[in-house]
Parts: sequence; structure tokens; C-alpha cells
Amino acid sequence: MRQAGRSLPEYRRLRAGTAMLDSCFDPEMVAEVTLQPVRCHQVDAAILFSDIMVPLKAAGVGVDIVAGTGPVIEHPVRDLDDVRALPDLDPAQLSMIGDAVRLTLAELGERPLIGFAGAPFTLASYLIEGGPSREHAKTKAFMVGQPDAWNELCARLGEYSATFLRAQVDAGAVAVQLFDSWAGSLSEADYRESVLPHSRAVLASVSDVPRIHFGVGTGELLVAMRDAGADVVGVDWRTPLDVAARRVGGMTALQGNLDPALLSAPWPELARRVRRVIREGAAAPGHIFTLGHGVPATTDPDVLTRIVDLIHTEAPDLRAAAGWSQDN
Ligand code: 1CP
Repeated sequence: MRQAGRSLPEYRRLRAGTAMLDSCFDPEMVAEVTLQPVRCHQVDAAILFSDIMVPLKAAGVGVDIVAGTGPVIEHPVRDLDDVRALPDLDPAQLSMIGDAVRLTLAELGERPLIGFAGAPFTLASYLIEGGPSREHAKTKAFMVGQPDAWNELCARLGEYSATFLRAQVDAGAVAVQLFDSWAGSLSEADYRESVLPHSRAVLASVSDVPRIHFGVGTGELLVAMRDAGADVVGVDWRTPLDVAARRVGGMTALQGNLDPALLSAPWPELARRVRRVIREGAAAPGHIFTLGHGVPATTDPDVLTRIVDLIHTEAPDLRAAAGWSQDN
């Protein structure tokens, strides 16, 4: 989740005057931003500060992250020629990622660092649409109308993401998250036919670490996303975790899923929902508590600290009361 610093004044101070993608290529800044929420909220793991577009930028693709908009592509991909013009990514072009991970681990100690990358469908949606999109209409038209170009594009993007993940894992990230943020716009049949094989290849490339697989609005795709090779399935706030646990057959760990919009609710209401997520998560054999999507930039950071504290003090009892035990 994009939790890092966005709601922290110290993040905004550090980032002032530096473009988003430039900050991702500065190992010292990456380490500092990665560590800020760990120091401030005492979360149990850190997620590397970077972006799903970083490997594309490193390869030389014309991409910028525009404040208030998101990723914008200089030459959107329209056909097979455009796909074939995408440059190779040499792992050496990502050397700053290894440096950033090592700097981060020096302060993080035993606390786990989670790496991440974008899944081929979500990356392809930015390349084809040229920027953020709601309907992903051009992406779907490309997927269905030019299947050979689509498969070549997703294979290429999968290589970028696999190289990005490998750089993070080789430097010391102990788990990874594959973000297929926009896959929820697809039917399960189209997902299985045109997307799953490409995500499977990326997940298989890091089978030496636990793999979390997440998308927004993917309640109907949870089983398919598990089948792509995930050890942990990320769930947004729409599907209760006990329902998600039943859907994936009760044998897969889950991640989720507090509604980020509720972070501005009165504390007693928010706390009630945090407890509910913990109880529902007890239906799965493992549960990583997080939000159902990214932290809104306007969030009061003290609320995040309070939630982490509530989880640390109450989760063991709430999980035990909901029927979970260490022996399960
Ligand atoms: O906690 C962290 O800081 C982790 C770092 C992180 C992650 C995991 C960032 C920094 N981006 C991401 C992943 C990411 N980037 C995803 C997948 C997760 C998700 O679904 O949110 C996606 C879709 C992007 C693309 C992207 N980058 C967007 C979304 C645009 C859209 O289509 O709606 C945006 C707004 C960005 C910019 C960005 N990346 C990260 C941050 C902190 C920001 C905000 C810009 C800034 O702080 O200047």
C-alpha cells in the first residue's frame, strides 16, 4: 500500500523540490522515506519506497509521475512496433535499488523489508492508456484486438518487474508484493486467459520468498490471483476477510483490508472496524493487517499510530476469541 510517507510532515519536507521518480533513484532518500513510517508508527514491516514505474524509467521508457495525476507516458503503446521498441532492462540499470535496500536494512535490523513491483496488466494499462484511467477501455481493446502484441507487451513488462523484484530480493527484501491494482476491471475469464500467465511468470521468478498478490476490486478474482502463484492474497475493503478466506479455500494467508476512507472516521467507529477486520482475518491461516488500498495523503498520522498500537495490544486476544490458535 502507498503508506510510506504521504501523510507525514517529515516526508513532505524531505520530498519538497524533488520529483517523485527522481526521489526513487536516490538511495539515501529511498532509505529515509522507507524508514520514516517504521519509526513513527512502529509497524511490523517496512515497504520499500519506490514506484511500479521505476523499472520502466530505468530501462529508458519515457515516463514521468506527475503530482496529483500519477504516471504519464510520453509515447503510449499502440501496436506491435511500439511494443518491440521498448528497451531491454539491464539489472545494472537498477543498481540504486540494491544500494537503497542495503542502506534501509542497516537501520531496519530484524524487521522485515517488503519489496514490490507492478503486475504486467497494471503496467500495460499505463503504457496503453498513456496515464491513469478508470475504464481501461483502450487496454481491453488492445488485449482482445491485438492478442499477439498484448502477449509480447506483457512478457516484456513481466521481465521488467521480475528484474526489479530480483534486485530487491537479492539485496535483502524478505517478501514481495505484486500489485495488479487495476486487474479488478476484468472478468475472471479474461483475467485467466490474458493476464494470469504473465503474472504467474513474474511470481515464479521470486519463488524463494513469500509472495503477496494484490488488486483493487478483485473480489471475483481472488481464487485466480491465488492460482497465479501467490502465497498471500491481498484483499481490498469490499470483501470481508472471512468471506475471502472461504473463497480461496481456507488454506491461503490473506492481507487486508480496512477501508482507507474510514481513517477520518471518529476513533470509536474506526476502532470497531479495526477489531472487525482482525476477527474476520482469523478465518485465514495467516493474516497481514493493512489497509484495503493506499493511505489518503490527508490522513492524520496519529490515527495510523493508534491503529498499529491497537493491533499490537488486542490482536492476539481477538484472534484467539475468534477461534484461531497457534496450533491451527
Ligand atoms: O508506502 C510506500 O510509499 C510504498 C511506495 C509505493 C508503492 C508500493 C509508491 C510510491 N507507489 C507504489 C505502488 C504503485 N504505484 C501502485 C500500486 C499500488 C496501488 O494500487 O496504489 C500504482 C498503481 C502506482 C502508480 C502510481 N504512482 C499512482 C496511481 C495513479 C492512478 O492510476 O490512480 C500514483 C499517484 C503514483 C505516485 C506515487 N507513488 C508513490 C507515492 C508516495 C506516490 C504519490 C506521489 C508523491 O508522493 O509525490
